[in-house]
Amino acid sequence: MTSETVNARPRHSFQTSDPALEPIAEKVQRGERLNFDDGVALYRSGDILAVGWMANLVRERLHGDVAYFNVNRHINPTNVCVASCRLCAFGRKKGAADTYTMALEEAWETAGKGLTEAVTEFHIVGGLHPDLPFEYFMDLVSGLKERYPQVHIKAFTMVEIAFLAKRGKMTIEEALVKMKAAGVDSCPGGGAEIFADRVRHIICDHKIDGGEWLETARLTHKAGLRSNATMLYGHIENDEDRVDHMLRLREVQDETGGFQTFIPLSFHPENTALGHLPKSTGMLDIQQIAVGRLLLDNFAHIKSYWQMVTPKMAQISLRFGADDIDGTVIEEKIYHDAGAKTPQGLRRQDLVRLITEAGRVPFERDTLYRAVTRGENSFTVAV
Ligand code: V47
Repeated sequence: MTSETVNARPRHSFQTSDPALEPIAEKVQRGERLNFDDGVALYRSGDILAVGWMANLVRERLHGDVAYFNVNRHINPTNVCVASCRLCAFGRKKGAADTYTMALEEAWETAGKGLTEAVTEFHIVGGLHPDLPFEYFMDLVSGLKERYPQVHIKAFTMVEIAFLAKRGKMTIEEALVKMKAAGVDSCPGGGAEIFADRVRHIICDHKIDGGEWLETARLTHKAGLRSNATMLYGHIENDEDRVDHMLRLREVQDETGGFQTFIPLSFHPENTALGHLPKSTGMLDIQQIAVGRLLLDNFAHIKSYWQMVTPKMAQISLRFGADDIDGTVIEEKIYHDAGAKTPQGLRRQDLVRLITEAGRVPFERDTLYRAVTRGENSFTVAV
C-alpha cells in the first residue's frame, strides 16, 4: 500500500456498538475538550476500533499522514541509585556487585561509538547516584557539547533535576540555569510514572511525588527548556489513575505549553520487585495511545515508543493516535534489564520501513520536531 492510496480513501463515518462513546465522538468531532468521565468511559469501552477511529481523526487533523522518527542514542551514565523503586530493574545500590558508573572520558567516548549515521540527539538518563557531584553531570554535558556540537542534548528527568539540585545545594531554578549553560537543550519525560499517591507509594516510594514532578516540569518550561511527559501503565494502576495522570499533565500544559510529546510506557515486570505482575497486552498498549491522543488535546505529539511496545505495536499505533515512534536508540538498558525482548536499537531504514508500511509518510525530525535533511555524512536542520 502506498501513502497515495491511503490518502485517497474515503473518510468513514463514526460507528460504535458502545452507546457511551456516542456523546464523546460528538465532542471529538466538534473539537471539544474531553473531561474525566469521558476518559474513564474511553477506557471502559470494549470498542477499541471506535476509540481508535476518534484518536486517528485527531491525529490526522494535527499531522495528516506524517509520522515522526529520529536518529538518537541513549546514554545511561550510571546505574547506582539511592532510590529502591519497585518498578525498576535497572538501579543498583552503591557497593552492589553489578554497578557501573562511566568515567567522563568513557561517557564521551560511548556517545560516539557504533555510529553509522549522524545522530541528532543524545538521550541521557541514569540512577540517582549518592556521591557523584552536580559538576560531574554538568561536565558530562559540556564535554559532549564540545565534542558533538551538532547533537541536541536531551538530558535528566524531572526526578534527576530535583535530586541534582538538592545534591548541589541549590534551588531547582538555579540548577536549571546551570544545566542550560552546560549545554542541556531539553529534558526527557521519565520519572512521571503515575501521579496518584496511592500508586506512587507502592511502585516508586523513593521518588519525588506527583506534585513535585509537575512543579519541576513547570519550572523547567519557565526556564525555557522543553520537555516530554511519560506515564507508566500496566502495573497496579486503574483507569481513574491514568485519566487523573493525563489531566494533571494537561493542566500544566495549559499553563506553560512546554511539553512536546506524551509517551505512555508499558511496564516490564521481569527482575523487578513487581515481577509477579503480568505483562501488558496489545489491547492495553493501543488503548493508552488512543486515550492519550484524545485527552491530551494540548499536546502536539503522542509517541509510541517501539522499545517498550515492540516495533510491530508501534507501527499499528500510527493508526490509533500516535504520530511518532521515537528513534534508533542504539543501546537501551532500562527496559532490557526488566526483560524487554525488543532489539537494543533499530536502523534508520527500519524505522522508515515501519512507517511506510503503515501507510504513513516518514519524517525525520530533530528533538524539537524540525525537519532533518541528510547529506552523505552530515545533516542539516530546518530552523
Ligand atoms: O521513568 C523504569 C520507565 C522511564 C521500568 O522523553 C520502566 O523521549 C517499564 O522516560 N518497565 C525512563 N518501564 C524512560 C523514559 C523515556 C523513554 C523514551 C523516550 C523518552 C522521551 C523517555 O522508564 C522511567 C520509568 O517510567 N521504567 N523501569 C520497567 N521495569
